Amino acid sequence: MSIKSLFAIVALLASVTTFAHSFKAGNLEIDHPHARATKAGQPNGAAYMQIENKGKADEKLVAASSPVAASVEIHSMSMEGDVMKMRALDSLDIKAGSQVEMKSGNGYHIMLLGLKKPLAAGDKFPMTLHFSKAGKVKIIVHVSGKEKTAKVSDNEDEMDHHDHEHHH
Ligand SMILES: [Cu+2]
Repeated sequence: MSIKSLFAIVALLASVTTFAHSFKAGNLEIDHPHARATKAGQPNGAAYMQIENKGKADEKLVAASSPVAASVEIHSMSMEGDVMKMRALDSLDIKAGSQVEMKSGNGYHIMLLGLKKPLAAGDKFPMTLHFSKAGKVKIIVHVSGKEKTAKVSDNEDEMDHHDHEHHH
């Protein structure tokens, strides 16, 4: 094999890895953890990801933490009348053989409360997810800008149209 084609393969592998951006822990696979960029002065942010449970036992996401925020909560959103309300969940079920996709369309997200600085497009930050069986899993969350997320998901702009404050 020529050096040139070897480089081509290495470059291809690198780009595939970057694109896939997933983390494995036992039977769990966490795909494409990402957060929206925030504006200066915006107190809170939200992170999204897909969690797949390939095992035979049910799992639960019970907590999350990140150095970028004072506290981190697992949230769901639902419509009450025509107002979008968020609430903190004690845990999020990830049943055996199923996957949960967090996105603003279905309401599940990881809420970053009390951001220490704005999340800028292109940044990455660490987050620790705590699962009932798999324990603590460290992941890296990518901060995406508006232009990028528009291609990844057509639902994320909905976050701009509802009150993303805290409701308990
Ligand atoms: Cu929230």
